[in-house]
Amino acid sequence: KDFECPLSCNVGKEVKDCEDIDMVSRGDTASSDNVPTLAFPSISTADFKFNLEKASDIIVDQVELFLQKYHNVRLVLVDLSHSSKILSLVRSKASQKKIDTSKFSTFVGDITRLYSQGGLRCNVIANAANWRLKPGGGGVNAAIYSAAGKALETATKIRAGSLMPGKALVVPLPSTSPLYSSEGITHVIHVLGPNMNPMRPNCLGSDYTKGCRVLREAYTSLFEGFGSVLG
Ligand code: AR6
Repeated sequence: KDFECPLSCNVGKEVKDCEDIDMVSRGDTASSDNVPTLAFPSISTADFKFNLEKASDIIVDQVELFLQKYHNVRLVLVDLSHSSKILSLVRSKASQKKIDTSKFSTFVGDITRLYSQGGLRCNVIANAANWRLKPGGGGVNAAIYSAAGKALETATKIRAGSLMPGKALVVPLPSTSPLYSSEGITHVIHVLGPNMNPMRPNCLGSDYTKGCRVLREAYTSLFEGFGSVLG
């Protein structure tokens, strides 16, 4: 699919009812509008083994703060499976806080195929990166680098060689990237979350005081990065 304006952030299919992820993932609740949209995975909760209850509290708090500052935007938390625990925790906590579902919702699908497979148009996606900002390693990082092609690696390398936990790096996606031309993604924001997995670098052990602080920082950096793209 072609995108005439590379900087447009048309959302072709709106997620209206986040209570029903089956409906959302089929795109049945779609409609058209021009709201800048960030799709993001749950940072640190798979390979980095961060506690899901704690992560879901942080996601909902950070989303709420962001939406108090920015109005004409939309955030979408994405995961691969309908049985995703993090999606269901976040949905129920967001609903308890009465967060507007037209501004924040969950979506089941591959973050690299949100438009082509799910009918959800997003102009910015987040990546749960590794500290070296390298392709591979499994999870969403491997999927995004593989779908974006060499262009993302090159564009990332120009900007930074590594990332500290809690930080984010905004990378404009070259128009040569398939993610740009097929999915309409103009920016990838790499985020490094806290690692609680002893098999991975910089493990925090069971220090959730630090872990929660770093995860909050990671979402703050991610959402600020999205804010900077909005101008
Ligand atoms: N689309 C949407 N969500 C996905 C996809 C996808 N294609 N793939 C995974 N997820 P993870 P982390 C979800 O492990 O815990 C990497 O190897 C997944 O179900 O990718 O922050 C990096 O190189 C989960 O909800 O990230 C780092 O070394 C979420 O994305 C390390 O793992 C994050 O899972 C980062 O670990």
